[in-house]
Amino acid sequence: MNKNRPPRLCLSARTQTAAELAWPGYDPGQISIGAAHIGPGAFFRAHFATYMDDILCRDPRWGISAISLKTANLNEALEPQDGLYVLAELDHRVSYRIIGAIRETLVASHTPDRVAARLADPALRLVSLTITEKGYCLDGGGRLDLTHPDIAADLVPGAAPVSAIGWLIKGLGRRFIQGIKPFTVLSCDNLNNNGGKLRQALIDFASFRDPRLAEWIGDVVAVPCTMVDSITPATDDALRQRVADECNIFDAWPIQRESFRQFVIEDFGSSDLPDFSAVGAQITDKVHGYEAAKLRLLNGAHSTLAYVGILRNLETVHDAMQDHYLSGLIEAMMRFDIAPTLQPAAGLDLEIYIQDILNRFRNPAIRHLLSQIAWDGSKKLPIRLLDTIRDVLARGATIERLVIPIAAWMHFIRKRTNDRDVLVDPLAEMLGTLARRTNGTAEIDVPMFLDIAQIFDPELAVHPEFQQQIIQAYRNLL
Ligand code: CS2
Repeated sequence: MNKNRPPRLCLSARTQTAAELAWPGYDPGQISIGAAHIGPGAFFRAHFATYMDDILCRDPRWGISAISLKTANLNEALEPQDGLYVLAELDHRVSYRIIGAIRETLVASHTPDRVAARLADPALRLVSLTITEKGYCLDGGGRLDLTHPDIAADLVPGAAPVSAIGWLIKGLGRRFIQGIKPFTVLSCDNLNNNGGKLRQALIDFASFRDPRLAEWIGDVVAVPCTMVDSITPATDDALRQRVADECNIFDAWPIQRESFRQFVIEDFGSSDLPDFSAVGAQITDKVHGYEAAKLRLLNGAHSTLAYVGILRNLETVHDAMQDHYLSGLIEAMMRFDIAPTLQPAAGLDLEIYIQDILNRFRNPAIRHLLSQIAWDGSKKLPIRLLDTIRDVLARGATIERLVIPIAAWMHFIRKRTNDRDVLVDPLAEMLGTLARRTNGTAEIDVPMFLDIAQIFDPELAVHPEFQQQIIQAYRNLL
């Protein structure tokens, strides 16, 4: 142990930590597991887990079993820490709190039997997910892609699941057979109609396994839609050092985020859930009004900053907001192009919402890498920008600004490929092959990208105005 390094975070280190570090308002050793989370990445630990941590101060039944599908790094980081980690809220003021909600970390590929037993446990009443857009294995139409390698593998009877869908079906299937009430399934990912798509994917998968299971899922399994929001940059060594210096504790994997968090959950009338409304979440039947506004305004602007900003050699969202062209572009896009396509939920003032998003992007305490936001563009562009473009075309309004991030993404793919940089995208191999056939001429390159049916639906790809505007934007960006 480095002699200068402070003590490792764990339950017995409570008396050694700095006063600035708030410990949970409950005893983590006295709570029971009532929830599981599949895909326990940084966003889950920054957002969902903090709501559950607040709930645990009033209801000890909602400890979380964190289930990683393949990687063991969370397990390795938190096991020696009694599941504890530090959340740093970085804004006008900085605050640190310990999150104790994770009471178990499992790795499905290492201990499948323990995961299966946890998902079948009658005390488990909620399974949430953050598996990113690609984790749902959906096709371009939003339905389960039965040809996806992970789904195809999971459809083989008896195989230990590799996909989140496969694990949910394994847990629900065992409960169905044993007559145990199902758990509620809560998607916490940036998908439009996330609960509806996930529910349909479960029914489609179950239909291959047992039509009675598919019927049961359709009848009794609750899969509400949600909107989730909190800007959460990846953890870096600077954060680890800051936590060590300011909290006098060593946390192998602390989490950082802005102070803002929002959680909107579709009201489906069940009382068998944690009391999310008591800790600041909104329970409403108007979730889609919040979801569309967030995905199209915040995430659409984020992806624009990412692809155009990277082409302008900028590194973070904060840097991009200092670039007058770029900050002006996204403000105009949000106000004049995206906002008119929205039917906001009652009480959601879009002008204020837009200004709040822009101010959050300007937060100097958050170092949010554009390269992180640029991941998985083939899954993000349709949800964040192409749906908006389709609506704007239908209204006969201009898409001149909206096509810029799409053209910039095309250049980004070319740049990453030509620079031999890693491309993080489920279609990375295909995109790399395509990029190597481009030559920088808009008339040659753009049609090749528009031919990718998993991203550009054929009707949009052949739309004359869309084609012409994309080619013009691609040429201008050169
Ligand atoms: C970001 C989101 O990485 C990305 O794609 O746009 O993670 C964004 O930070 C969150 O949706 C904010 O709530």
